[in-house]
Amino acid sequence: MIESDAAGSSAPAPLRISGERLTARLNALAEIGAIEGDGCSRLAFTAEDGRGRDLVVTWMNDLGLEVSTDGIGNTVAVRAGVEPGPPVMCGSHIDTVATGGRFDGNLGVLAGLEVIETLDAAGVETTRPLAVAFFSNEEGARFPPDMMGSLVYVGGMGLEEALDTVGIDGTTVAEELEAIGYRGSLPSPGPVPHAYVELHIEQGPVLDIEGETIGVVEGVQGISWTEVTIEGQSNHAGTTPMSMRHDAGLAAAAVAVGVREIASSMGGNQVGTCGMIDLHPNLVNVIAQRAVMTVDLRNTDEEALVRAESALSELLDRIASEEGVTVSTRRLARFEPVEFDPNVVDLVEEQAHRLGLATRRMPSGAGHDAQMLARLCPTGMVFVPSVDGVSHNPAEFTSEADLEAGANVLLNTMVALAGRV
Ligand code: HGY
Ligand code: MN
Ligand code: MN
Repeated sequence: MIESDAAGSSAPAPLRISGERLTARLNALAEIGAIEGDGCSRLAFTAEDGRGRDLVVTWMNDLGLEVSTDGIGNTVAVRAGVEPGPPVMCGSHIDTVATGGRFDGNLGVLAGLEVIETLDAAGVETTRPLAVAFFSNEEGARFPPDMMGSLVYVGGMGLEEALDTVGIDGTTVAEELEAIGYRGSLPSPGPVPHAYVELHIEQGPVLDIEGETIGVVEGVQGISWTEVTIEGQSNHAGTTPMSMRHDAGLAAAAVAVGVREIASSMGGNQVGTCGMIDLHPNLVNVIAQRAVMTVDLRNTDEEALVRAESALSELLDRIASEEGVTVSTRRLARFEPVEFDPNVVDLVEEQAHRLGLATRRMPSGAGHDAQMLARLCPTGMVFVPSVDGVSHNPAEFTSEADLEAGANVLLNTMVALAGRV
């Protein structure tokens, strides 16, 4: 049972962060791996990720926090409470996709540091310790699955299995993690927090369209990632009769169209994406020998997601027989939908209302480290709007006022969970 400071009339006024300080840190971190259009490229365990980690750890040390790193590079910084014990933890990730924005993940970590700095400046102590974490490889874009670091932290993936993972560029997690110097000594699974709260941009259009400032996140939808390999027969583009072709490129295109049709025909919350298609030999006058592609299926409803997965399997069988190609699949990630702790969800909503902010209860379309921490402890999330719902795109944007509002909800939720002395 999660208890919190009752926000009765005797309760002190809500604490407030410095939006200016938070924005300054976001901008400083965004300079590492900066790409055109105000975006960031810090794929997990690259040199840019390493430099981003170095900067955030410097800030953690400057705040006098006790910083530790585990075997997959998850890094946790703790501010002591008046009493010892499991901390109220916040955090997210600082790795990005290759064409990322400056807020995805980074906001949750840097808002956590802003919470600490605000409490220090106000001389406020908490009964329980507070912790700010960044988890490794949340994106999973280079080394699947996504949320790899937090999955290892909660014991959902073995450390050795994670370290042995081979990325889309043929490297392994172990060698890349070693190269950036973040293979720590803390054991996995990690210590169980008292509670976990993650601030994140919505990455979708709902809050922006509906005009609310705070998303009170009730859970995360299920995720199914599959790698599909299609073997055809490379041949001459000019001489091979259409009836004799076994074209892996055509088959890949048919899979992409079929995935869109699965999502459209199922409706509801079903989504489907073919984000990666590699053809070999990928030449203008050669019928493709091989296609390697990915299929990302998601749904808030597990039973519907299973139906979408079987529809994909039927689609692949049909394409294989029609085009005379062989199709093999490899599972890259599979997470069932997660529901957050109702008490933490209520507390997020209560704190947002204390701050006079309009709220909306909603599921998360994106995966987050919170969906892993929810396996360990009472967990909730706070969303702030993404302008035009754009994310995983350098144009990702959230206004300073909304960033500040979200961080204030995070601050007051954490203090309520940790107990204000
Ligand atoms: O894939 C996701 O939803 C997250 O961005 N890792
Ligand atoms: Mn994220
Ligand atoms: Mn992301």
